[in-house]
Amino acid sequence: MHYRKIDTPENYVFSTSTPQELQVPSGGEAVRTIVRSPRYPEVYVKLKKLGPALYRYRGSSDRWKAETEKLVALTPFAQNEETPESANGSEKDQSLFFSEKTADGAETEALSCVLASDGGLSLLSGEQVVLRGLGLGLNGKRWMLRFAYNERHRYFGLGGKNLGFEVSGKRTLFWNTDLFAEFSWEEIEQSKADPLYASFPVLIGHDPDSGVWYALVMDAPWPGFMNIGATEGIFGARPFTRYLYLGAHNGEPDVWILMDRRPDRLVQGIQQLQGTFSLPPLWALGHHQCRWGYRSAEDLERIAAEYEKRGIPNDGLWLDIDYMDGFRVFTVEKTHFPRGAEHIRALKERGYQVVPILDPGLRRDEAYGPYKEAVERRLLCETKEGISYTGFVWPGYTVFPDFSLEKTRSWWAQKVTDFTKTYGFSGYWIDMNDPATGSAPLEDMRFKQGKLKQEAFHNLYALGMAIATRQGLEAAYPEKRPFLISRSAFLGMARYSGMWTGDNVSNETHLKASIPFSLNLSVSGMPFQGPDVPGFAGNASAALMETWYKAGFLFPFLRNHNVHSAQDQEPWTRGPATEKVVAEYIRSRYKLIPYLYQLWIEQEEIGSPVMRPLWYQYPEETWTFSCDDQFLIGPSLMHAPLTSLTEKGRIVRLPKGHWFDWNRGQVIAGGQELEVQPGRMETPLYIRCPGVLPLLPGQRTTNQKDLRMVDFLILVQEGDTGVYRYRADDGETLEYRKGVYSELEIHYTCAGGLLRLEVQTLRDAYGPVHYTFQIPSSLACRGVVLNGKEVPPHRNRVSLVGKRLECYGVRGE
Ligand code: NBV
Repeated sequence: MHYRKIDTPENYVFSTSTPQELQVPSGGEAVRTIVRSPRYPEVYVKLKKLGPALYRYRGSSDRWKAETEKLVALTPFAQNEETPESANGSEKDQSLFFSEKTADGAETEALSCVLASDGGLSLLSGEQVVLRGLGLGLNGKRWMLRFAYNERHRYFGLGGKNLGFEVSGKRTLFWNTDLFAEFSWEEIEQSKADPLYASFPVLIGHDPDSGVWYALVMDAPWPGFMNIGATEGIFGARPFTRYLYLGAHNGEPDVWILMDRRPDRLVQGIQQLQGTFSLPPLWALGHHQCRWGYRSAEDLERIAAEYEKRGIPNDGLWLDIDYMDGFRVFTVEKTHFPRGAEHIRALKERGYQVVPILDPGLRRDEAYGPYKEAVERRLLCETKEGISYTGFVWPGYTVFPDFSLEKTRSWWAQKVTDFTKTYGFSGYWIDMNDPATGSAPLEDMRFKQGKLKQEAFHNLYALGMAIATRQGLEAAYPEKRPFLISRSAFLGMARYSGMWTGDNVSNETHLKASIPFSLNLSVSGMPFQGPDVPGFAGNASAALMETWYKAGFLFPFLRNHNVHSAQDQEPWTRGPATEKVVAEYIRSRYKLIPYLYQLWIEQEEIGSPVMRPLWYQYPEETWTFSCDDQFLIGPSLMHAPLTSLTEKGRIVRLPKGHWFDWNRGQVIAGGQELEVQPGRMETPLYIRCPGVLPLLPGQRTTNQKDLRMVDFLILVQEGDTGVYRYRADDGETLEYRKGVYSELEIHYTCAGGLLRLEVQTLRDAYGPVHYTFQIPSSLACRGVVLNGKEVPPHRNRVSLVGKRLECYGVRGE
């Protein structure tokens, strides 16, 4: 694989006959064409309509026979059998994207796709061309779908990449890459390396002329590419035509096309197609402490004790490779865990979840059971000559389970089940699954007993490992929600695992890059993810540690992780002043957990991301297309953190509407730019008005969280009215799927200086929810009427992100 070269249409053959437009397929039907070129045998192409503005484009030909390996079938939500039943047994709300019932059905009706006789694909809005197809190109087994490039369009997605936020003019490869093995330190440090660990070939486009949002999802596991009008040549070759094109080095073309007038529905559709991320256990939303170097029960106990002593909440205690016996997967070094499972159980009873790493590589060692079994049962990756493929990872000579084989996946799953049951671990992080083989050439590693080339399954390796690991976890704890994160991934991964964004560096560049990186990953199909905070490689300064925690405390996943050679970086390691800041932000995250949890419920149900670019909610404000340093967490929180270590202030742009500025304790009008200078303890955090934000009460100094004890922060002004739904369950098991949850509906109206609140219990299967309302005193109303009765508010304070705000508290049930 070349890391810096990308296919060009100049070297592809396209049909020479004048393309004729074929019909628009109607629901469930396909239109077909045969692409003939002077040099190649024919290719059969079909375009099928699967929803109001959802199409699937597929090509087939002898050249690709037996070359297409897939693990996960992408299916629109309505057809996705693995989507959990909704709790009350009623049908899922499919109206959002795929059902003909969609609220804006009339709008989506005008959006269509047409297939041309040259295999090209055009996107239309009524008669207007959104994207003009320029044929299907062929180059041996390689294929390319080409479009005219429109400079006015704006582009996002591509999964997690170092390409910035808006990706016009960029080009990229989809080839899962072990960053440290393939790139120079300079490229790594400056956050320039591409491709990285995961491949999500998803391109989101916006056409300002038709107002249409569209997505091209290329389900091609072979090395793939996308070029969004990039110029080529060192100084920009001339003459030169810029195109938009995508394709792969082998395998049948399989591209999904989604269109909508609203980006939120489009992004939900992208997620639904891949499968949504099922509701995580509540503890996964807390703070996690990891380090390459923790290796014993003693280490974990020491860290737990520090967190407790300092009153900083933390849920996860993570183990890196050093816990193993000689880096043998599924073993624990006995001298480091002399009481075995008892240590893990004791930590669990204290409220901590122990999450060890699992690497795929097995030690080549005749005395090591899993290795012997894997050889005997022929479960390993092999070379073309049929011997087990050997690479060089932690255990020295290392062999690799072949996750393309069903028998290997079930063997691995069984190992995970046994290991989990033996030690009582809470979940896993699966690493080195790009796969990383050290200095041994990847192409020597083949799949399906040597029959399948590396490239055919390379991008799917991590997905195979995740499927097997999750299966093992589910069997170990059938009643619990499994927890898993992975370094590498491919389309469909969210059904099985979340991700961390791999090895980053403790510097300002990586901190800044983490926002566009996670935003694009979030809209490409991976909602549960986040970077190592405050950076993995190198030593984080006190300033970086504070700034990164303040910027990253609301990312979907929050884990402090550190390379072995670096200075310790737990929250207390940079002195008391820094600890105070970091602790405040971890505590603020815990206060917001009930709010975050509601977003994960929504993710599972409709696929809405938790971390959102501003255009997701404010697409009519075109400045949001280039806004890469502010983001939304759900519909109500807008964060505009500082990411510079030297500048004390920044400009914040507020979308239209009203925003409660937590630092000022006031509502301010949106649609303006602000210059802010947050204090050391503060961060520019804005809450959309009107709105309701469920919080855990009081200051959070432990990881205790009961969703039935909640403070509703209510932000309303005269004339506002609205409804908010809140759900509480045990946060741990799958009982919610059987309806074991409680649900409230809050109706609020603020008129004549009076705030009227009506709270209806929609369900109480998980017991009563005890709540108070907190109303910032700057929004003081003359009185509060709760469920028809005037109630006396009492003075109170709510503390969040470094600011204690005067509130009026009203006790509910
Ligand atoms: O297991 C050691 C590290 C781990 O700490 C890190 O998080 C992974 O991304 N692992 C990579 C292997 C070594 C990388 C240099």
